[in-house]
Amino acid sequence: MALTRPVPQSIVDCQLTHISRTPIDVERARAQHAEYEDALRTCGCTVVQLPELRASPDSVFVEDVAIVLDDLAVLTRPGAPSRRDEVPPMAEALRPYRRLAALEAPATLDGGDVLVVDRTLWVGRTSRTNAEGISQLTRCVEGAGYVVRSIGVAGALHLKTAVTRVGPRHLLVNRDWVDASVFGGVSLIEVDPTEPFAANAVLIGDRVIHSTAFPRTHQRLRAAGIEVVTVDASELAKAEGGVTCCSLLVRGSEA
Ligand code: CIR
Repeated sequence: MALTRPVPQSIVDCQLTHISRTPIDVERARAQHAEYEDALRTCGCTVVQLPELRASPDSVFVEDVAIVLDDLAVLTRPGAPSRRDEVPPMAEALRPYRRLAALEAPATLDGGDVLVVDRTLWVGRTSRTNAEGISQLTRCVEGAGYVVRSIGVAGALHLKTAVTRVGPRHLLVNRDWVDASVFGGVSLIEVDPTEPFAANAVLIGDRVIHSTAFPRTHQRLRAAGIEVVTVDASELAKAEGGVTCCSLLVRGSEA
C-alpha cells in the first residue's frame, strides 16, 4: 500500500533549502502527482490518498513525517517547524496498520533522511535531522531488531537526495553528497555526473520509479538489469521534492 496526499495550493509557499524559488504551476503539479500515483499502481501498490492538508504547504511530501517499518511506524518531528502540523494526521492514518512510536522535542528528524537497508536504518545528519533525533529513533527501533547508523550528508537536503535503494543489493548514489564507501555488501550505481539529483528513486518490488529528468542515469539502471518506470516530476522538483517523498509505503497491508 502507498499513502499519498494531494498537492495543496499553498505549495507555492513551501520550504526551500538548496534551490531558489521559481513559480510552481499547481495544476501541473497535481497532474504530475496523479501520474506518479498511476506509476505506484503500475508497480503493484494500492494507493490510498489521504485528505488534503490545505494549510500545510509541504504536506504532499508524506515521506518526511513517518518511518514505516514492518514491525512499527515512528512518527518524526520534522526539522522545519512549518511541517510539524503534518504529524498528527499521519498518526491517525497509520494507526490501523502499525504500532506507533513518536519522536519528541528537542529531536528533529525528517523521513527523507532515513534509508532502510534490510535491518539497518542509515540516517543522514542534515539541517533537518539532529543527534537527538537519531538517538530517539534508535531507542524506538532497537527493540524490534533494527540497527541505526548515522551518516554525513553534504550539499543535499536529505540522505535520500543522495542515495536510495534500487534493488535488493543495489544502491543508486551521488558520491559528491555522501561517502558511499560505508555501505557494505551492496553494488553501487553512480548517477550520471550531469544529473546530480538523479539518486532519488522509489523501489517497489523489482521496479523503480524515477523522474524523466534523468535519462542518462536511466541507461545506467537499465544496464544493471533494473526496470525503470518514469514520471514527469518537474513541478514538485521546484518544491525540492523527489519521487520518494511523495509516498509512504506500507508493506503487507490491504487498503
Ligand atoms: C521541504 O523542504 O521540506 C520540502 N519543500 C521538500 C521535502 C522533500 N522531502 C524529501 O526529500 N523527503
